[in-house]
Amino acid sequence: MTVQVGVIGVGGMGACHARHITELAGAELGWIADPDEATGAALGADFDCEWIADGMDKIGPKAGGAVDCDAVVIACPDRFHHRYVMAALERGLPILAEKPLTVELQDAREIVEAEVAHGRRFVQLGFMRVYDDRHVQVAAALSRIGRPLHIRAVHRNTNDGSRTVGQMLVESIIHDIHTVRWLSGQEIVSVATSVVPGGAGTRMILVTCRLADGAIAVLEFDDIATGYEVSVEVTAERGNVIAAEPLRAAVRTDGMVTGEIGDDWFTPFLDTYRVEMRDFVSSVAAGASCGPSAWDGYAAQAVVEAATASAVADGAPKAVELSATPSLYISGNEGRARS
Ligand code: ISE
Repeated sequence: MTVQVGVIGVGGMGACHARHITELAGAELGWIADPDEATGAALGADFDCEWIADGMDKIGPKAGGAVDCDAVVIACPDRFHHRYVMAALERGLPILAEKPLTVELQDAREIVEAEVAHGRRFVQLGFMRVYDDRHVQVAAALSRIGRPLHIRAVHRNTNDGSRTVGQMLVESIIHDIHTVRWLSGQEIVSVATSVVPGGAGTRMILVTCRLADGAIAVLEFDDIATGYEVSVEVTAERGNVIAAEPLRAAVRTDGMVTGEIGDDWFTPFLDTYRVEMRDFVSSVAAGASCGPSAWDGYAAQAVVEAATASAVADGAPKAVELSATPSLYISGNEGRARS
């Protein structure tokens, strides 16, 4: 079976996904949608596929009965995710949606409810750290060293600190929230957020999380670092594991050994995005969604909401309000919440 995929939003991330689809055996890029004509038309010509301005013309009610794709990738700006995910769900189309699932918690809840009403999963969420070799090795080590007692997630970006605390949490730190939930298999039950000012507003955000089984996770985010870096370290019952350093040449010159860190968030994870897309396409062919779920997106967002409230309250701990995990999401899927 050749899986026909449409991509909604072809800015940096969407264009990367679209390219990976064209490179995959078993997949075909049917169309791309983007309101920016210059970008859309150029990429359409480059990928030799149809370009349209609005993905709703393909998957929304005005598209009529027939849909000319087997699956969609949603990589438009975050605030539009909800609208396209809901439309694709309405049609029963498998979806690879970029994180965050939505901007508003209530919208994420609505997506979960719609999926639960279908009685099966359609959404794979772009928490792609679960496909990254360095992270996968850490997860694998946990089967030998036991239950995590402490998780330290370090995330350094090369921005200017001008985003709000809420934006940094929902756009960036949400990855680390998922990493903690995934590696521990636990929900985060409360959070306390400290903010270090700097640059155009906020330099660092530190979130201390208490997990359901009593373990602790600390998320350390720096928006104005000298290089882009993501790492994780776990202290567990019988040992400790830290993600390997990214592979980089050691350069000897001027009496020093140096290695380049790099400053963009794309390049270090390029292969990871490829693996994520391969997984998505094979899951569509197999007829069963896998990977991080809509529930993972919702649960992570509930943590974002509590962490934002804690920052506003000068670091006072806040409980994460989360209902019980629907049974649909308690299966064998990677990245799921284990209740
Ligand atoms: C970006 O949107 C990503 O998803 C990157 O993985 C993350 O590290 C970065 O902070 C985000 O802005």
